[in-house]
This record gives sequence, structure tokens and C-alpha cells, in this order.
Amino acid sequence: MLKFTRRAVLASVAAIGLATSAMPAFADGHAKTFTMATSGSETDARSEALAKVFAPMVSGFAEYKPGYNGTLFAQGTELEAISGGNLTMSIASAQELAQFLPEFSIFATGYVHQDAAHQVRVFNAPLMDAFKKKAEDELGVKLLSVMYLGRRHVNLRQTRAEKDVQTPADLAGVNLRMPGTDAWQFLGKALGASPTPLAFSEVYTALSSGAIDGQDNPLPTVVDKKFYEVTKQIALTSHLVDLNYIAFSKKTWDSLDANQQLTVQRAADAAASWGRLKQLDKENNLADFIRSKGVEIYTPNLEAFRKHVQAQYVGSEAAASWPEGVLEQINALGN
Ligand code: KDO
Repeated sequence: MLKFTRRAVLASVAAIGLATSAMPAFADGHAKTFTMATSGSETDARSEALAKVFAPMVSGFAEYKPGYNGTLFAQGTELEAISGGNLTMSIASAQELAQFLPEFSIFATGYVHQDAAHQVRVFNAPLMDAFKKKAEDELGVKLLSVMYLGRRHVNLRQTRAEKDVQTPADLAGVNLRMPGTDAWQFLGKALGASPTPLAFSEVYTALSSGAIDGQDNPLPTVVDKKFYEVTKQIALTSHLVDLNYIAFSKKTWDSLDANQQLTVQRAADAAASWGRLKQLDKENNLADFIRSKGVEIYTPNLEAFRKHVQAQYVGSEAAASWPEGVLEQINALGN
């Protein structure tokens, strides 16, 4: 028979007391959990930023619980999960938002954003207010901050001797993997290639087997996912200075008190800044490492790519969804 000695009971009470005191004090007395889903890896700068900066800043009232590599929700399903109340936050893309709100495709358009600083100016400009409001009102998604993913380049299995990429004409017939949404497939075609939709988690295997001819992620992703092991060249097209948004459940946001909301906003901004600097540093310092792995890196005819890509958007269905004057305002915020 289990003997509950006074000492044993006191020890148990003390242990429970210790455990609960280790838990942060919650305004409403209940622990909040912020689940986060991304198709990115744990070592990606954006994932690191949320885990190392955002999570500690909100730990006074919420536990951050990330799911990487599409394990919590498959790539492209995160916004629906947030909307449906099954997920708190994600590293969302304008292309995914454009599946629900077509006008977001303007932020996924080739050769529009010029650099990371331009992305921040655009996200904080009054032109963004209507986009943010629509995401909240129609999707239940609050866009807290803009994250820098980087300059996307054409990365091919073929050597330069086999396929030298100088202009879009050189990509004719190239089976270029692009993410699954319409805006991504449009961009792949605008580059002159034949785009194939494929989940981010499948790209390495598809490159290795030859199921695809190439992919188009920024240099830090080429290193993080070891694409340099299964590709032979990178033509620095910089066809999209790519971004993500820290997307947060509006329902969860509305359940926070004013101080908690301020803390979440500040934590998102701090994480976005930290991640941006880390990604820019990686982007500016990885080319030689990738070359050391046998990948040729070179600059193609950028004017030819810029002109051809932008011409594909003129008169397109995507462009028809852009609110009047917004492209001009984005360009005016450029360098
Ligand atoms: C990709 O699938 O190539 C992509 O880079 C698209 C981005 O919008 C974003 O979803 C990203 O994957 C993930 O965050 C993984 O890095």
C-alpha cells in the first residue's frame, strides 16, 4: 500500500508549485499556445528569427510551438488552417494570399520589389492598408510584418556548357519547378520556362532524379537545402526579390489584451528585422561556398529578362486585379 508520508506529500506539493511557478503568469489565467507552420526548415533564417526572437518576447503569456518542413500543414494550406482556427501563425507568401485575394499577386510580380528595404517601405506604406484589411476581414489573417526571403535565381541541373542561360529564350522547354500557386506558375512562364508545380519539400529529390530541370530559390535556400549537391549552375536572374509575411490569426489577436497585442507586434517586427539581416548576410556571402561545390554562378542578360518578364504581366489577368495606381506607388517607393 502506497504510504503518503507527510514528507512525500510536501515534496509533491512543492514540485507542483515549482512547475506552475515556472509557467508564465497569464492575464486570463490560461496558457496561450501560438502554433506556427512553415514548409521551411528549422535552420532557415526566417524560422530561426521566430524561434530565437519572437518566441522569447511573447513567452510571458504564450508558448510558441513551430512545425517545420510542412509537417504541421502542407505548403500552401497554412492560410486556410489559420482561417479555420486550426493554426495561429505561418510564414505566408503573397502568392498564397493571391489564391484567395488576387490583388496580392502584385507583390509576387517579377522585377517589382528592388531590395529588402523597398519591401519594408512598401509593407509600411498607406497603400498596404487596404490589402491588410482585406486579409483580416475576408481571411481572418493579420499580416504583422514582412520577412525577407531573398533574390530568386534560376538554378539548373545542367552545366553551363549544356545550357547557358543568357535570355528567356534560353529557358524555352526547361522544366523549371515553381511552387504550386497560380502566381508562381505565371512567373515561371514569364521567365520563358515550362513551369512544373511541386511542393518545396519534394524539390531536392526531383532535382536528384532529373524529374525537374531546375528550381528558383535564393542562394541561402540553395545552401540550407543543399540544392548545390544536385545542380550545376545558377544564372543570377534576381527575377523576384521575394518576401513572406508573418501571418497571424485575427481571432487569436482579438483574444489578446492591449499589452499582449503590442508585445506580439513588437516581437514580429523584431523577428522580421533579425531574420532580414541574417538572410542578407547569408545572401551576400554564400556565392563562393556554392561555387566551391562545383556550381557555376554567373550574371545573365538582366535587361533581357526584366523586359521580357514585365511584358508578360501587361494586360494579364493578374494585373487586372491590381488596384488602380498601386504599382506606380510601389515603384515610387523604389530607389
Ligand atoms: C518555394 O517553395 O520555393 C518557396 O521558396 C516559396 C516561398 O513562398 C515560401 O513558401 C518558401 O518556399 C518556404 O518558406 C520555404 O523556404
